[in-house]
Order: sequence, then structure tokens, then C-alpha cells
Amino acid sequence: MDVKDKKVMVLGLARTGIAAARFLAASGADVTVSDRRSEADLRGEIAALGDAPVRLRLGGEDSAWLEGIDLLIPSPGVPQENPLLQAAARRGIDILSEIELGYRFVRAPLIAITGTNGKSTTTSLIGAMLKAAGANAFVGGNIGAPLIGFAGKDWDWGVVEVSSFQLEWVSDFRPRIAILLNLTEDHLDRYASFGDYCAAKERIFGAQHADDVAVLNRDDPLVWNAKQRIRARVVSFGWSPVEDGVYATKGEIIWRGADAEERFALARVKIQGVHNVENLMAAIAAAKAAAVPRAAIQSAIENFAGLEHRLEFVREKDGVRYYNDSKGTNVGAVIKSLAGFSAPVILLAGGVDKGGDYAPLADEIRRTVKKLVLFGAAKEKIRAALGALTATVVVDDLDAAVREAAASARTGDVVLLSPACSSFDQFHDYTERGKKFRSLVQEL
Ligand code: UMA
Repeated sequence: MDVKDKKVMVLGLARTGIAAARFLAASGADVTVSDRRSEADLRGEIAALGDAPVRLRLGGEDSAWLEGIDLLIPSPGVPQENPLLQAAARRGIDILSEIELGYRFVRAPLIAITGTNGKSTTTSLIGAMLKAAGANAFVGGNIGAPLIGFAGKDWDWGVVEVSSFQLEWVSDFRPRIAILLNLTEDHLDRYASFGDYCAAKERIFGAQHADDVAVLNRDDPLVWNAKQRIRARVVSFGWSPVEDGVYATKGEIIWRGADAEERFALARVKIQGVHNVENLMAAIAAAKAAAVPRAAIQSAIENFAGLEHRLEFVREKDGVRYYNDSKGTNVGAVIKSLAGFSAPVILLAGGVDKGGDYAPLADEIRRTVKKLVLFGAAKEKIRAALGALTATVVVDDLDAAVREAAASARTGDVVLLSPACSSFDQFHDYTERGKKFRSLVQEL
């Protein structure tokens, strides 16, 4: 692909838009960046463009701006119904997501990871395994560093977290190794149905060839069902023993290839919980497909301390342990997080509702949640779904939620922020929400 002298519009000026615009301008394209936010709102983003020669179209969306445009790169946060995107499609303008652009320009074989939950942990684990083996590998994508930012040099491997949003506009995107971890309801504010969301995720395998590898969760029926539509060689992971693939027992993970077997002890692994064993299995399946030696994998899994905002231990005060799980932005994630606790939990949840159903949380709420503290825009919807199952209090915001939780917690309890919602009603993103929670807890 050659972008020199092409007229390209980058839609959305945040992390993705900045990286894409800078790359395209440096490659000789004629770049226009559009964002519905105003210039005043975008000061920091405009500064991050540096001296890249780009034209700015800000503070709205006007289809006249598409005049002469050959190619449009939407940011992941731009939904398919966006009027400019729709108008571009009607005019026959090429539309590529930033990971498709990245795929075409980044000089690295890719390992791509998707799924509803566990993406960032699995992505980080695979990166750590490759680095432990001495490979020159990068970790990027939805985890926070746009793929296109890694163009311009040669890599042994690129490990890329990809979201359903990023997979909406791909065509040739062909990871050597692609992982689908699990599928539960998420982003139903963006998709017409759960089926549409799953179909977007499955596009990760769409351009793979027979000599590529697809890593699939055998225990998730929706994921396993995708097998029949995949051309690549399937390597599976799950809890029951298999002759070819990966499985786990209580104390170890076993990988079985065509004529070899390797065992990975879990005794010294720091990340806890059933969901993390699943992430470890998927990461080991991918690392073995990338020929990473056993010792490098074992050392990486023992050194990995987990991610910020993902069941992150904040502090213990008066015998109460506080955990920040701000990245638990959907019901499936919260179920897995609660499953890891046996102590009574005071659960802080709420934020922007994503159009899904909270009822699947009922069993875990009954089992472990002694009090539900709800805040933010979705609080009444969650109270209607779950409030009858345990003591429930509704407050305005996270500050009040932390105060309420601290006042009612007793020695031995756990206070867990795992919101089951996105954060955009009261925060910039989940990291800001998680940092705020940590500081509120530190001030107690
Ligand atoms: N905008 C418009 N018009 C629209 C919608 C948005 O102009 O119709 C503008 C906004 O005003 C804003 C910009 O687009 O200025 C925002 O774009 P963005 O939301 O794509 O933000 P980025 O910073 O580029 O972040 C994106 C991903 N965001 C989303 O998918 C919502 C980041 O994932 C990702 O880390 C980053 O690219 C780098 O690849 C975040 C996320 O929440 C973490 N992902 C979802 C998830 O994990 O569940 C999918």
C-alpha cells in the first residue's frame, strides 16, 4: 500500500487519531483530521500532533469535508452510524481501521488477542514471554498504544490487543497467531445484537491462512463454535485433558504439541483466579506456537504481577481489603472477579450502562456480596435488576460510594470496585476512575 499523495481523513483525534495522522503525514499523505469536539477541547491532542502537516476540521461533522478524500481511518470509538462514516461509505471511499493500516505498514508478524475479558492480561503475558526469550517484541493495540505507532522498524513479533471496534473495518489484517478468549455480553450500546458483537470479534480470523494458528477456548461454546468457520490450524485451551492443545490441573498447565509435552508449574505464579489460569493457558498456547522455550515461559509467568485496575490490591485498613477492578466494565468481568473472593464483599458498581443484562450477576451477588453500593448513570437500572438480592444503597458518585463502603465494612470484608459499566458519565476513562478510587482509598 502506498499512501504518498493520497488524501486521507482521520476521524477522531485521540490516541488512535494522533498516531495515525502523524504516521500518514510522515509518509507523504495529504492528511485531514476531523473530530466533533472543539479546538478548545482538543488543545492537548493538537499539541501531540507536533509539527505534522495536517488540516484540522473540528467541532462538528460535515460531509462536505469528504470532498476529494480517497481513504478514511475511523478511530475505534467512532460507531458505524456516525454520519461522516456513513457518507464516506455511500461515496465509495475506502475505510480502514487503524489496525488494518498498522497491519499493512508494521514490519512484524503479529500475535493478536481478542475476547470480552482477559485481553490485556493475556497480551501482556505473551509480550513478557517473548521478551524473556530474548525476542525483539512490542506490545500494543487496544491496550493503549496504537499499532501504527510501531511502524518504521523491524520486529521479531508484535503482540496486539484488538477490540471488536477495531475489527469492524479490517480486510487483509492477518495475524500469524490469533486468540479468541471468551464471548459474553458487552458493548450492546454499540451493536444491534450480541450476535453482531460476536461476529465483529470473529473477524480476527477472517484473513488467516491454513498455516496460521487460531487459539480458541474449548470451554466457551460460542468461541468453540467459531472453529467450523476458521481456516487456520486450531490450538485449543480448556480445563479438560487433551492430546493436542493446552489444559490445566490445580497445580499446573500442560501444553501438548504433535510429539512433545511441556508442564508449567503454577505454585509461584502471582496472578490469581480461575480467569487468570484461562489467560495463562491462552498465552502459553500462543507462545508455544511462536516457539518460545519452556524456561522463558515459566520465568515470565512467575514474574508477572498483574495489571493496574484489574483486581489490583490497593490497601488493607482496619482488616478490610480494598481492590481496584475499574477495568471490570462488563457483567462477565465482574462475575469472574467476584468468583475469586470467598470473604464477604462490598461491591461498588455503576457508570454508563452498555445495554446488556445484569441478571447473570445474581448467583455471585447472592454467594458473596453483603452490600451493593451503586453510583453513576446506571445505578437505578442495576438496583432494579439486583437490588432485591442483597443490602443495596444508591449514592451519587464514587466519592460517596467509597465513604459508604468504608463506613459499613467490618474486619475480614473486601471492598471491591468492579463497576460492570463504562466510566464516561463521570470520568475520562476507566484508568481515571481507577486512580480516583485508589486515591480515595488511600485517604481513608
Ligand atoms: N469522536 C468523533 N466522532 C464520533 C466518536 C468519537 O469525533 O462519532 C472523537 C472523540 O471526540 C474523541 C475521539 O474520537 O476525540 C476518540 O476516539 P477513541 O474513542 O477511539 O479514542 P482513542 O484514544 O483513540 O482510543 C482507542 C480505543 N478506544 C475505544 O475503543 C473507545 C482505546 O481502547 C485504545 O486503547 C486506543 O484506541 C489505542 O488503540 C479503550 C477502550 O475502552 C481502552 N476500548 C474498548 C474496550 O476495551 O472495551 C473497546
